[in-house]
Amino acid sequence: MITVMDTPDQYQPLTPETLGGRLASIDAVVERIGSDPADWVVREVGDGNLNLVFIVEGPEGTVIVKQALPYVRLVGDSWPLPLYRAFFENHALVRQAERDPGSVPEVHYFDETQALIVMEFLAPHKILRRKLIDGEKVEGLGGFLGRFCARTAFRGSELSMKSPDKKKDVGLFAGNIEIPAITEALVFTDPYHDAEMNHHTDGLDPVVSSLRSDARLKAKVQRLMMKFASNTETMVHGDLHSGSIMSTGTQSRIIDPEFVQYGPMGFDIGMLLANFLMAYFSQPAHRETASLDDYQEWLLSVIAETVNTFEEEFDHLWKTERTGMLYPEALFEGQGHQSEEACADLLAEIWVDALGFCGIEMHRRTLSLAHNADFEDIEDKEVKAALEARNLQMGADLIRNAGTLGSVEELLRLARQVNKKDIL
Ligand code: SR1
Ligand code: MG
Repeated sequence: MITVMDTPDQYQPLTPETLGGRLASIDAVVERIGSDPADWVVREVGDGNLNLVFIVEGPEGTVIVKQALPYVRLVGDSWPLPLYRAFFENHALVRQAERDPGSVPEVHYFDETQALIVMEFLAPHKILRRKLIDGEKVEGLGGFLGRFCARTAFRGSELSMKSPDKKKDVGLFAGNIEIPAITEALVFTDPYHDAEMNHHTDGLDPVVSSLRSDARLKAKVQRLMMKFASNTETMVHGDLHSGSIMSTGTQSRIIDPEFVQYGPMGFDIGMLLANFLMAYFSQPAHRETASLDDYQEWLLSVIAETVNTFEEEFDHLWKTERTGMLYPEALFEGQGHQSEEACADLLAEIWVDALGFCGIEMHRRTLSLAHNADFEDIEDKEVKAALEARNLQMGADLIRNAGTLGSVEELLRLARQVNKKDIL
C-alpha cells in the first residue's frame, strides 16, 4: 500500500486538461469510450468533501474517474489525508459487488499510485439527497437499501465468512487509519463540545447547550463510539448517507465507500435512517402544503421498508447461509434446537445500536463540520433553525431512548410527533 508520503513525485492530481493525455494509454478506458482523447469531453463534477470526480465522455461511451486528493477538499491542504483511501475504496467496491451483486458501480480500472478509480458512469441516476430535496420518489428504494445492508452485514461477518478470511480482511482494512478518525471526531465527538470546526444556525444555542450539558447522553454516544472503533463484526460502508446513493425513478446504486472499515452491524442502517429522517424534518421548507404530507409519509414508508427488508433478508441469510463459525448449526439445528430466537435477539441488538447511531448522525449534520443540503439549502434562517431544532430533538430522543423503541412503527410515531413540535 502506497501513501502520499511515499510517492511525492509520482502522484499527480488530474485536471480536465491533463486527463486525456494521462488516461489515453489505459485499455480499460479507451475500449469503453474511444481511443482518441481529442474526442473526449471531460468535466470535473466533484461536489463532495474529499475527492476529484470527472465525467469523461467519448464517442463510444462514458466513464467516471474518481481521484483522491492528498487533503480534505472541503477544508483545504491544511488538513492532509492519505491517498491510500482509494485503495480501500476499491477493495470495498469489489467486496460489495460480491456480497450484493448489482448494488454498486462496476470498477473498470484502479491505479494505486495515482489513487484513481475508473468506474461505471451511472445514467440517468441522480444523487438521492437531491432527489429527496426535489420531492422525487424512487420505487423499491427501501427494499434495495434493506437488502444491501443485510447482505453486506451478514456476508461480511463470521456468520458467513470463514474466520481466517474475515480476520485477514479486518487486518487489511485496519490500515485505513485516518478515515475512521474523521468519523470519530466529526460524528461522535465534535457535536457535543465547542470544537473548532463546528458551526450551527443562529437560534439553536439553547438546544445545543442542553445536549452538551447532558452527561448521560454524551456517555451513551461514547459507548457507541467505542463500538464503532472496536467492534469489527462486519465490513461497513462507513458513510451511507443519501449523498452516497444514486437513483433513477426505479433503480438505485450505492457509491463512495472510502469510509469502509470493519465495524458494528447497526452502523450503516443507522446512518441511512438518520438521512431519511433529516430529509423528513427538512421537507416543510422544500414543499408546498398540498404535497407535504404525502411526501413526508413516503419518506417514512421508505424507512419502514428499509428496516423490514433488512430484518427479513438477514433472517433469510441466517437460515440459508450460516456457514461461518458463529451460531453454528452444530449448536442449534444439529441438536434439535431452533435458532430463530437467537437471530431475533441479534436483530434486536442491531436495531438498538442503529437507533443510537442514527441520533448521532442527525446531530453531527447540524452541529459539526459537514452539514447536508437538506438543511443548508433552506434560505430563511428562522425556518431552518426551527426545523433543525426538531432534528436535534429527535436525535436526542433516539440516543436517550434507543432501548425502548421496540419497532420501526414506534420510531415513525416519534418522528410524526417531533415534526409537529415548536422546539425553539
Ligand atoms: C472532512 S470529511 C467530512 C464528511 O464528508 C464525508 O462524506 C463524511 O461524511 C465525512 O464525515
Ligand atoms: Mg463520500
